[in-house]
This record gives sequence, C-alpha cells and structure tokens, in this order.
Amino acid sequence: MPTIEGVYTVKKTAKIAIVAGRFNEFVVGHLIDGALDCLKRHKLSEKAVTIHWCPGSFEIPLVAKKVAESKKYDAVICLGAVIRGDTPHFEYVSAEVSKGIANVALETGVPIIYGILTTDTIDQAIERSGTKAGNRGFTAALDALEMINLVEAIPKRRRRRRPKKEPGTNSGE
Ligand code: INI
Repeated sequence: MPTIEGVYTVKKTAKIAIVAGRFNEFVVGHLIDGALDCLKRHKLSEKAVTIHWCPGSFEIPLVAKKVAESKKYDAVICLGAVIRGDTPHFEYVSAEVSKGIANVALETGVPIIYGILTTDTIDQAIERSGTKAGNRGFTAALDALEMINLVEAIPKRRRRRRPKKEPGTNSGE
C-alpha cells in the first residue's frame, strides 16, 4: 500500500516564517523560544527563520497571508495566546484566528501551522508554553517540518507531452 507521510528532516534551502501576536506576550515569548529551539535542534540556521510580530491573535491571519503570498517561505508558524476573560472577547478572537488561519492555508497552498493557545486560564497557558504540558511552540515547529516534507512528497500530476509533429504535416507548409 503506497503511503506518503512527512519526515522531520530539513532541506538546506528551507525558510520558515513565524507570525506572533504580541497580546499575552509573556506566554507567546515562550512559544517562540520553543519553536526556535525545535528548529535549531533540527539544524535549521537562525538566518532561515524570520519572526513577524503583530498586535494580537486577531491580526495573525492577515500577516500570515501576506507572508505566505510573498512565496519566500516554505511554512508559516502562527503563535498566539488567547486567554478567556470576563467578556465574550475571547470567543470572537479565537473564532476569527482559527477560521482565518485555515483560510490562509487553503487560499495560498503554503503550510500554515496553528500554534494558537486558547485557554480558560493563565495557568493553562503557562502549562502549555514550556512547563507541565510541554511547549506548543516546539510542537508547532515540528508540525511545520512535517508539513514541508509532506507537501513536497505528494506527487504532482505529470503534464502529457504533445507528440512530435512529422515534418511537413503543418497546414500551410
Ligand atoms: N489577543 C490575543 O492574542 N489574546 C487575547 O487573549 C486577546 N484578548 O483576550 O483580548 C487578544 N485581543 C486582542 C486582539 O487580538 C486584537 O489584537 C485587538 O482586538 C486589535 O484588533
């Protein structure tokens, strides 16, 4: 049975963009550290990664779209932290960033990784950004490496070659 799946090796020319929402920066900073740690341990050079900061998670899809459309990157890792407060703001921001990131991936065809924490409490966000529950930035970077390899491994349709014309068969010759 043919099986196609991504591996975690990195091609020498790989370029990765990180798009990070500054809101709840004390959490997002740790997600970025986790992502950079993962990429470095997979032998990606620092020069191959560019970080783009935007105000908050709501703005991430637009920035991710511009970055993906630049065609300069093999994958875009989106990192943010949406933490529930006393108002419905959480619902709006988390819904928009999820929908937006999914749309950007489908519209551009570039792997866009969803590394947005959506948590009920600050403690839950801290747990997922490098303490008890791992670091979502690290695993988002792993997801990016897997997706880069997976997308490249999917065979493209081969264009059929036109049969060569016999000399003298063109009309008007
Ligand atoms: N942005 C976040 O990234 N996380 C949040 O928890 C958050 N909350 O709760 O308000 C948040 N709001 C800012 C939003 O993303 C936009 O930056 C802002 O509304 C300007 O458009």
